[in-house]
Amino acid sequence: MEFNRISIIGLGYIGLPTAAVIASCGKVVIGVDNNQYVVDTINQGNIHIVEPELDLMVHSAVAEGYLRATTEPESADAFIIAVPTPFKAEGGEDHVPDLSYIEAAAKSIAPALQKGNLVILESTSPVGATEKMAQWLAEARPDLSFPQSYGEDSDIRIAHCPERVLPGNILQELVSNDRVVGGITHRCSTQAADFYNIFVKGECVETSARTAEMCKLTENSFRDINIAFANEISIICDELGVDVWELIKLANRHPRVNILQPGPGVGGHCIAVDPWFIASQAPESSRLIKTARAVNDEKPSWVVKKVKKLVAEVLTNTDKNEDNIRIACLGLTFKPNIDDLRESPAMEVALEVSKVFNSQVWVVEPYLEELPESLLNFGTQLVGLSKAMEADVIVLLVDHKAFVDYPIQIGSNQRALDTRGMLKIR
Ligand code: SAJ
Repeated sequence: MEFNRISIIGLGYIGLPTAAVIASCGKVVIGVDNNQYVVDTINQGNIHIVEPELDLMVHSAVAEGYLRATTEPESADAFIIAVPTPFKAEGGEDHVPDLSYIEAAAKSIAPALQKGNLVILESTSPVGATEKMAQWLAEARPDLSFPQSYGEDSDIRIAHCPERVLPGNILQELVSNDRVVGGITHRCSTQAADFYNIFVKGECVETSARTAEMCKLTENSFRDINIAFANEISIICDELGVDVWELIKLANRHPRVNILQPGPGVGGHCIAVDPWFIASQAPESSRLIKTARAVNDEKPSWVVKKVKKLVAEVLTNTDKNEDNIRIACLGLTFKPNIDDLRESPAMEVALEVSKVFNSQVWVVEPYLEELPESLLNFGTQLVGLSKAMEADVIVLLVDHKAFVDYPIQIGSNQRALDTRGMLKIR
């Protein structure tokens, strides 16, 4: 099967880089997104997200005619669905995955499907979602045969291949990471692996759709549990007067120990979300997974409590009063060197601190031109790094390179809360 015309549904953090990489291999890529602004931006050769080198790649793919965006799906050899899978917001359901974007994407491509097409779901999904997607497609196109009913002889092939790329390093990881390719049938897997071999230099390992779905959820839950361990140890160390950064460095000298880094909590739209997809399907058996979520979710409140304590210390030990004390939060994004605020614990801390101290709070965020409205409403100000150094309490929340490289000096009347071990790096 030749894959010369590829359609990518959803041009976000995964879909757009994937579209650009495939276009750079000389394939015609039609990107589909229901947001007209996103479509227009891409067709002008620009991008709407921050990801290193993506702007150049999209610019040349569009200029050379290999990449084009549209709001309406068109015919193609392969369709890649990379739309969000958030939680259901309504109906009082807690942490239940919402497959409505996948359903809408499936229904939107159905009219364009032709015999011989490959449809791949890349969105992170609960176990069984690919089978559901296959069912939605079959219902929309009774004139075509699908693998869940016709097995290896079906007109359409369907697979799940979860994305595994790290924001900030997406273009490299899209090419170099191994891919888990889970077909509804063996032939679906083989064809999907052939497709990924167009641009993937890592190995494309074939399995079933259900195993591929669970594999992705397991990877992110594994990381969440390990970060929760680091976060728990950091709180214990604080209580016992032990330097957690030194402790972890020492413990990691053991050949079979590799503790991750504590922080203000876990953010992003993956690690803080995906473990719940397992927990919602196996609630009784997911005790460790749910506890890790709780530990990581509670970390921002712990940070806020520490900030309040430091403020009290400054008020007791200096001539500062409640009206002129200044608190600086360094960083808002969910991790360093990106512009993404999704589920950001740094943002949560800054909001809580702003709720209490209002216009006395300064924020430094090199990846934003202005603060989110939720912070502006409290009178919180966006300031530069050197100004922030004048604050009485400095809260280091994100280890952006610009912060790590800055010679941060904490004066005797100042207090610092270093949630990322930045002051220890140098
Ligand atoms: N974090 C820590 N300590 C650490 C590592 C991370 O506190 O030692 C925090 C980060 O600051 C951030 C959060 O965890 O708030 C998540 O960051 P991350 O870098 O661990 O992961 P993501 O969300 O950017 O990307 C993850 C990756 N998954 C794994 O590493 C298992 C990536 O490969 C996935 O493709 C991505 O989720 C996804 O899309 O699912």
